[in-house]
Amino acid sequence: MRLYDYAASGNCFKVRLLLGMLDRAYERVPVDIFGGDTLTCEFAMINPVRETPVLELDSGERITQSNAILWYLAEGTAWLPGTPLERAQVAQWLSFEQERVMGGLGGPRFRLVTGRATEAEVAPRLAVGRAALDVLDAHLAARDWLVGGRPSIADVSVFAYTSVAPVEVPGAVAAWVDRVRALPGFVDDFVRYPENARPGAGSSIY
Ligand SMILES: N[C@@H](CCC(=O)N[C@@H](CS)C(=O)NCC(=O)O)C(=O)O
Repeated sequence: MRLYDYAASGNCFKVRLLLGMLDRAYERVPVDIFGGDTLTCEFAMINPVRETPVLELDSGERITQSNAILWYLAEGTAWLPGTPLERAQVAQWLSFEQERVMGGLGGPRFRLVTGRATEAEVAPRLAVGRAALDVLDAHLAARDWLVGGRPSIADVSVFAYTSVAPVEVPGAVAAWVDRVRALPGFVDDFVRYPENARPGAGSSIY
């Protein structure tokens, strides 16, 4: 199994995190997205939308979209619940993550830390992120994990960009972030954006 991976991407980090917690061996293929690696014809053959992560199976089949990869890896394990209701609830949080956590926290963070936008410019996106944190806080005030009584891929997915939120996170969310960090197999390898992520310093689809 091979993971086409960008170390500073939260979407890639969530896959590395689950692979670590599942103790699965894989080959990590670094993709320098600001070095133009996703713009090559070769990479378009791997993923026509030119994004990481991409999971390549030993059969040669490929899966794109971080949350689809999490679902595939978790199938048949305790990280994906078995009942129709809980599976639907996991899907619910995976969609919430892409719409509101990645868009409302991950996107503004990327723009701020790479010097692509000012606080004022990211304010509308961050409002979405803050509202998402409030939803998470209310949900986690009454439970330890997002779905059911144990950690699932919903937690892994939502954790990635929440753990590096560019705003203060409310109390129940902060306690849940600590709980995820304490899980066996936790992988602490979500790195900062490199210099070539600054505007004008590299080339990517952005
Ligand atoms: N919805 C996708 C988003 C993937 C995505 O945005 N990947 C970014 C890194 S976080 C990327 O590879 N961009 C390629 C580029 O900028 O050239 C997912 O969840 O996997």
